[in-house]
Amino acid sequence: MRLARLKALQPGFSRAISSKTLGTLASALYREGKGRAECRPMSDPKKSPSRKPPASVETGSQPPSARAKRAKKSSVAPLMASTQEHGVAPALVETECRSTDSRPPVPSALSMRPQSLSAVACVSSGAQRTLRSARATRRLVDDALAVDRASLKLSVAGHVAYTQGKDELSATAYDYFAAAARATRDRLFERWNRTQQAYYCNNRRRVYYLSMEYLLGRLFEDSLLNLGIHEAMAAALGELRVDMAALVQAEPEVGLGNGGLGRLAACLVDSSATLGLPCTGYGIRYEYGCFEQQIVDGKQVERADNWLRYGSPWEVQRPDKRYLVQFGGKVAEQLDAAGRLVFVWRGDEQVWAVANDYLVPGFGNETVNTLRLWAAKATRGFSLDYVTDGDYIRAVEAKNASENLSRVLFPADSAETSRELRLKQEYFLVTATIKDAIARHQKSHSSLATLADDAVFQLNDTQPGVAVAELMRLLIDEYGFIWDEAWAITTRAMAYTNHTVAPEALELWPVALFEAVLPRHLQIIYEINNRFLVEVRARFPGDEARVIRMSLFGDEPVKHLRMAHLCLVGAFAVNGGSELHGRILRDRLFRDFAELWPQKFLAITHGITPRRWLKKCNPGLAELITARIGDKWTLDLYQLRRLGSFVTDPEFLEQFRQVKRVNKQRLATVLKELYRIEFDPSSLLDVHLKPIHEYQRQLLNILHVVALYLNSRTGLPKHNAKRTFLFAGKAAPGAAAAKEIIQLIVAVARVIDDDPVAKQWLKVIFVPNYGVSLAELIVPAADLSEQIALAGAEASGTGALKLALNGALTIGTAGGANLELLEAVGSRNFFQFGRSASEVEGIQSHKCQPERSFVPSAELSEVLNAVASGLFSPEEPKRFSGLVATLLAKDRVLVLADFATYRICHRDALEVWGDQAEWARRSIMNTCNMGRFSSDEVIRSYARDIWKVEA
Ligand code: NBG
Repeated sequence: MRLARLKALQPGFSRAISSKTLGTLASALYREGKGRAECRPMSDPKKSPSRKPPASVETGSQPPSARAKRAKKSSVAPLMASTQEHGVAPALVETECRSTDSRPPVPSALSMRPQSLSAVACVSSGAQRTLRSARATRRLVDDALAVDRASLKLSVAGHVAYTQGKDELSATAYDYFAAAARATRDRLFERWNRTQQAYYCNNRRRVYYLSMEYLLGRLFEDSLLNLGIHEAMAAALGELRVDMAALVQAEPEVGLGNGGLGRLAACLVDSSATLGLPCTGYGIRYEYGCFEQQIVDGKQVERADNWLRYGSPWEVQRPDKRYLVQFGGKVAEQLDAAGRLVFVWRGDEQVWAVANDYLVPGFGNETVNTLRLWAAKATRGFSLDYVTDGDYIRAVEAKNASENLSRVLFPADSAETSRELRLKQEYFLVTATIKDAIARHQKSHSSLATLADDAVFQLNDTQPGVAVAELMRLLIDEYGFIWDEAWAITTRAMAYTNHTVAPEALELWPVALFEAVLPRHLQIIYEINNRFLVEVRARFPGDEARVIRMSLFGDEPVKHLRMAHLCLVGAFAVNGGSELHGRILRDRLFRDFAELWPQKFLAITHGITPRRWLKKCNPGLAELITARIGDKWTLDLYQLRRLGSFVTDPEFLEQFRQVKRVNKQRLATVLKELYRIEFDPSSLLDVHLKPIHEYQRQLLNILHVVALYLNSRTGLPKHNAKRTFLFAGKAAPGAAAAKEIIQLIVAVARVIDDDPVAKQWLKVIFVPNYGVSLAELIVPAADLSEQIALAGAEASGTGALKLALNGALTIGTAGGANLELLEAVGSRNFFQFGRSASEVEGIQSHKCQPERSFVPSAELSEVLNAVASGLFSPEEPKRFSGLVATLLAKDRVLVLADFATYRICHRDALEVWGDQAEWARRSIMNTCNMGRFSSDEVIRSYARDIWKVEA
């Protein structure tokens, strides 16, 4: 049917087709991202690379005997490979590489190298007719997919009618969003195919970014901005009488992450595409993302985040891209034909990992990369036993159970719960991704011996660490490599980023559990460990204590596997998220390893994408900046330095302040409409946007607020400034202490609201369900940014960077990226307080006991008494007494110890706030010094120092 329609699109027929029909046909053509593949009947099907047996595509792991067949490839191999992956006929690829049509020139990231052009020349000349008609078809499609207002309008209307199946009377805001997203996605496919073809043509080294979390947020406006069609789409929607703001709000948030690690992954895939790097993000398509947080009766309550309720218009399902994943079972030892001992792992549980692709457009270039999320699908034979017995209900249950694998994103504290499912999820991601990488490598290389030349696997934290063992297993068991060869490939292919020093994230798997799920991997890891400890003993003779510390296995309380050690041994690079974090990893946490392999360790300070975190979330500031210095800053954030020269310009200062006022007003409107929270935009907005966790010290912040409140009872303060303290963040569902902190914040907020005097100058807000979209609203409005984690506990802290970029001043400790932020913006423009990381270490290692040496001041004692005696919980006076008792007995994260300097620092900040022009000047100095914190710079560092790919 579709083919018949497409034939109608050939020249000669085209004039007879109305532009409306064309729009509809074009979108049908592009619907699954391989529109041009529909022309395949015009090429010789026997020569089509897509005739490869499906088994190899499905499992991705070809038996060793298949290797010989791959050995001989013509010079068109890379092109063929591309067509196979994207379903594009070879002749069309030739068109692509030699294209002389009038479309804009392809930027350098996509340009072909001479090698690929000579490859192109090999394409059969018999395909000329095909080429001509294919070109004509494509031009028609290109016209239909133009990015002007009229074409977009047509596309959106077409998708409302023919994808959503609605008319203008029944279409909801969601339908318009879905239609507009489809219209946008249609325009990404062409670039996507060309990008992937160019990567193949140029034989680019690939980056595989493995992350259990991606905190993407909404995708619509970012896609428009990156494609450069935001204005045209707004105009198109305007003509359709659709309110773009309402449509934007209708998009469900993609919250497949718990915090910084997942948000960083999202920024890095954006920057990779913007720099034209062949980097594919790999993750899991959780049906339920990070839980939805509600505050009920003053407490956090978790609800499921059913973000896929209506499906996702962005998603491209690839049912043909799937790999079999197995768990459990036994490992058999056998002799192969050559008499060698081989290991055969027969799992007793199987599930498919099926690809779902999200398109990642670069900003201002033509690159579109891929974020591939794996979903679990039951294997067909799974429930046959039950079906045979007529027990259909159990058959369905069993099917559902196997698909549970990708059902939920585990919350941050889940290391202690649901451990088996979590381990299976990690392996599921890892095995499907590595098999995908191997399949891709095999399309253009005859041997996996060159895998590490062609591919690098970046492990985003410890969770995908089992990749080290899985690549070894595949190379040895499936592809017949001997141990040393396999180890050489693996340790040249794996790189590891650590994101936290928190012990719960440095996963420890009980050996019994690990063996039950991944028996063959355990064998391999034992062998890795044996060989590794031989190396340690040779290097540090007689140091058995060191051997015990470094072993991949520990004994207490039960025998367990240390996943971070596996990453350290298997990776060629180990990096932290800031200078300080890198140092802590090298000198403290992984010191033994750094002494053995100093060259592995490095630090790359993490960053944020200026597109989402300035251009999109703060259009007023973006426009003001562009009006003064042009728009190059979106790709080169160092350009912001040029704003420095306007810092003494009163007009600029006033415009800058006006933008902030508008942003605060916008926040006030939303808080009122959505949460019925009153916020006075003229107040100093002090924000604490972090996961609620003891080490983030929201407790320190709220105790300070309590001190201010108690003071207010003796009269209004002299400074006469109104202050709003806004908190947002989720506590892990099992984290009782963190949840209690939320309760205290909400309780203090309520008491202040009920106090007629205090509420005139003090306000506390807890905004529930913090996520990317809320951050986009709060960050541009903030005046003061709380970055007060215990020094040394925060790996990086990218929230601080978003806030500073948007002109907030920071009150913060000397930890994570704060140190570099302070260095960049200057100490005058940053309020620093608290113990340093080395002081904290001294205290925590019991060289100095804070509880013995620390005596609370009179003010602090009063604060603690007020909390403990029920001032904020009159209905249950002892409600917070346990919290205070714990704090006094063991001030683990130095809340009490840092209170005094924090208090002083706030006074300093308030004093500066009293001089609004001075505040604005300091605020501008923050924005203008953020160049080095662009995630584009982060990717440049990764590309240069770790991945060895050209950016
Ligand atoms: C977080 C750290 C942050 C850091 C981000 C990105 C996790 C497990 N870690 O400090 O807490 O900014 O990672 O590196 O989310």
